[in-house]
Amino acid sequence: MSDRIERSIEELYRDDPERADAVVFGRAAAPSRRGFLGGAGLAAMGAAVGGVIPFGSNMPNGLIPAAFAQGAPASAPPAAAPAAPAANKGPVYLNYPGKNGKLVVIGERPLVAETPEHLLDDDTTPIEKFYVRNNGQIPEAAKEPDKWKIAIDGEVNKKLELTLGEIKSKFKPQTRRMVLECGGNGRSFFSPPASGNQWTNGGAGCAEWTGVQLADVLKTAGIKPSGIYTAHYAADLHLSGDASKPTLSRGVRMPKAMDSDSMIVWAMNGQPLPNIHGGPVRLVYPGWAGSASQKWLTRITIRDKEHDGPGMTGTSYRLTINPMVPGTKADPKNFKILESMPVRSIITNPGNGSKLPAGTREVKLRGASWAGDFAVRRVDISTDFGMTWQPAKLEKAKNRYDWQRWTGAVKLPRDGYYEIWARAMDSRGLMQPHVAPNWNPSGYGGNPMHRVAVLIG
Ligand SMILES: Nc1nc2c(c(=O)[nH]1)N[C@H]1C(S)=C(S)[C@@H](COP(=O)(O)O)O[C@H]1N2
Ligand SMILES: [Mo]
Repeated sequence: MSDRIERSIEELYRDDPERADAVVFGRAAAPSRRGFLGGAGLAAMGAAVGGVIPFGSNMPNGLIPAAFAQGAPASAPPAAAPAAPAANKGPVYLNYPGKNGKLVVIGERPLVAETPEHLLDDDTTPIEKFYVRNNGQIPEAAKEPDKWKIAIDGEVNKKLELTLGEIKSKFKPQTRRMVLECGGNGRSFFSPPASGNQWTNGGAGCAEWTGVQLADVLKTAGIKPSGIYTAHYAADLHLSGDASKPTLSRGVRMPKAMDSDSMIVWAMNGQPLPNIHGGPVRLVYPGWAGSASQKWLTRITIRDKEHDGPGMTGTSYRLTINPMVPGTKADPKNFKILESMPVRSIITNPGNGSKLPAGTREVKLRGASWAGDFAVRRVDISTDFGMTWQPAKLEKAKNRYDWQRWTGAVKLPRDGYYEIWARAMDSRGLMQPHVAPNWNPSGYGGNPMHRVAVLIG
């Protein structure tokens, strides 16, 4: 398939999926298509994706082929040089110290960049591949990290002001490998589009975090019975430059703050916490929407009610209680705070858009799966658009909140275009859906099955 055609169909799918569908599946067929793709539509789709589609008759209607779906193709060259203008709306790679052109920019002001799924292939996500999410301006790196001050106040028996140096020496350190995931991860999968950064699955990573238990520090301050919620404050300036406005100030219910895996962190993968990740010191609340994990932490105020700082109100980091009609006006009473993230699995190898030599009859797969506060019970993989599934081999987590890596091998009957699908189920029995579920205006909880396109021959 020529580059021109590939681009134009890809663009069309991004801009006007219905029309793209009509072009690919045949104009007349599009509005009334029922059941599965066949005949002329299949031929057109095959031409568009660059090969016959051996399981094409199972291909669900209206499903944008993974080859054209949003996300960075594995075949795209990583740009070591400054990012090129996005003339073809292809991915723009982040040019930032320490990131080495690995991340895809999804917002420039504030700076937001995600990791293409195929780069989440390490057991521990290296810092250069770890996503970044900022809401305000990135502060300058601290010159004397151990003198950084953190205050604990509000509903406490004794207000504390501790330097990072004191925190390191007075409390027992621990290291845990744990997933940090942006609350908006998967937002781009919503239809109609939800507002906010258009993450695919790459607003997540799993790093070794070193620090102390937040609970140990809070117990030293002594939480009054009235203290039920935390409020986090930080040193990053609001985008407007107004120093009186907190950029982002979220909090959690006391049980999460007291969980032994909720941490005040100063090192990531054995390195001093990089400035872009909140160094010298941040919070990490694994499994919950990443926005609670305050970077550049300066103060925790214990409150006697649910916190109401920026990011806590309206539809921010909130899911619907009862389903709403997509695209309609939101009823504020129909929302609850997003806490634990939903179950998700990604295929990390092969990458989307991989081309394998003609005659390849078996493809080995690697991936990762995680499920917020829960464990992953199983991961299944399919090569025939979900008609049949086989279990992947699921590895054990190193510790709670670690992701679970998985492997598998699939047999492919002949050359052609395939989609490999992966779906995970959490320990409660909740499974990833086919499409992003429970539409909400700010696009949280988008965890549809991951699909990668593979072309053999
Ligand atoms: N001070 C501060 N902390 C913050 C943010 C921020 O903008 N400012 N963004 C939050 C969000 S929304 C996420 S998902 C994580 C991202 O952490 P990372 O950039 O280290 O990946 O940090 C959280 N902590
Ligand atoms: Mo986030």
